[in-house]
Amino acid sequence: MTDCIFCRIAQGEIPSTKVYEDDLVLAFRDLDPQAPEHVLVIPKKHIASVLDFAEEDRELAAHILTVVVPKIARELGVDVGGFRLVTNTGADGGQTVGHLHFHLLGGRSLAWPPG
Ligand code: IU
Repeated sequence: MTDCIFCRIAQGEIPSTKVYEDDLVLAFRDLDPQAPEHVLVIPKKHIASVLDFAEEDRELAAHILTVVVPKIARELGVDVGGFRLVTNTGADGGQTVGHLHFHLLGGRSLAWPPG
């Protein structure tokens, strides 16, 4: 989707500070970090939100959760102290960009519940 900013970031049309990349996934630093480490993990394929994962995306979803996120967390060093992985979904969930993204936040103690 050419009108999707995260698709354009995934395709390299808009620069980002990359943390991880493979054929299926890109992870880059959030432009407005809410913690010392704040990375967005996105599928390169356009998926609007976690509600839009299809059957054919099972391997992609598993890849993100079992390979990509743990790898980034270890590389950032937040695996030791802990971190938060969250995907805001829809208006009430606080989703502002309509391309599925997982926030990986760490590097400080995070409060719960969120506002
Ligand atoms: P949200 O969960 O949809 O609200 O998160 C969107 C995030 O994308 C938010 O943290 C923004 O700071 C971030 N972001 C970005 O890093 N680069 C961009 O070009 C845009 C948003 I637009």
